Amino acid sequence: MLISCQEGLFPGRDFAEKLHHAQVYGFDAVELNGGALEDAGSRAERKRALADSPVRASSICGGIHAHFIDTDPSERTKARDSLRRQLAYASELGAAGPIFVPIFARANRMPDLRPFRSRWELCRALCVEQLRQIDADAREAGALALIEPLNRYEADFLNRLEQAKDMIEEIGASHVRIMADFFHMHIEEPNIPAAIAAAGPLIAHVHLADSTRRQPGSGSMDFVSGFRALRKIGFTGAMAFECGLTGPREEVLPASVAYLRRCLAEVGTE
Ligand code: LER
Ligand code: MN
Repeated sequence: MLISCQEGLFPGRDFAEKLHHAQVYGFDAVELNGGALEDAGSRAERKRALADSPVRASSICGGIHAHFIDTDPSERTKARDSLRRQLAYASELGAAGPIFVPIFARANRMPDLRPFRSRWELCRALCVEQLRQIDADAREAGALALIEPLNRYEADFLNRLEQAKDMIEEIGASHVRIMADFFHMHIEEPNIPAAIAAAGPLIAHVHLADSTRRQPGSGSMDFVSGFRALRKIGFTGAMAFECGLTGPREEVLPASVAYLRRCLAEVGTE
């Protein structure tokens, strides 16, 4: 399992300096900012710096037009186009894939049509159709489309891993996979290890944060049981920091990586 971190958490005047800090702090990988990748110059800068560094690109986050289940077809098209571009960037930069959220609560305009269909049922039905096409786009690009369940305060559709798993299995997707975020799981999953075990090999990427969404080791999250579950399902992907920090990054980031490596060592290879 690789330990990664969103590029924005590193100090540095340019991407090469950020990668240097990632390496010095003990990270294996970096999660790229999808917004920055829209600029060809920034993309080339990242590609050059990654070629010169042992730190690899794990994933892409941000910059997606997250309106996959919008009622407006032009919004859905924009969403799919943005994801298709990021799938190509992932393939070019050697990252597993881009992370996407079907729809955020604040943007969800799906009506409640009960007793015909609830808002949630309509969201799911449209999401399944979108995922069929997203899966084809991802297969063609040779990257994974990483769908992320969020907590109820951010998304009123798709909060738990099993809901993503059901849709992936329904369409038999080969290139849509689950992005499991410890912070969201801590709010939505009654039992994080059980949720990971049930989603199994469909989990392809992880986000890390402690219980208050600061760096791992700063709160009450039980990473050992979560990592044990990830080991058991054979997870070999990357886990990226997506969190705030309780202190100066040059102090708290290396300390947090060391803490996670101790958690991983405790799990061992059992
Ligand atoms: C938002 O809370 C989040 O976890 C991000 O990874 C969404 O892309
Ligand atoms: Mn996340």
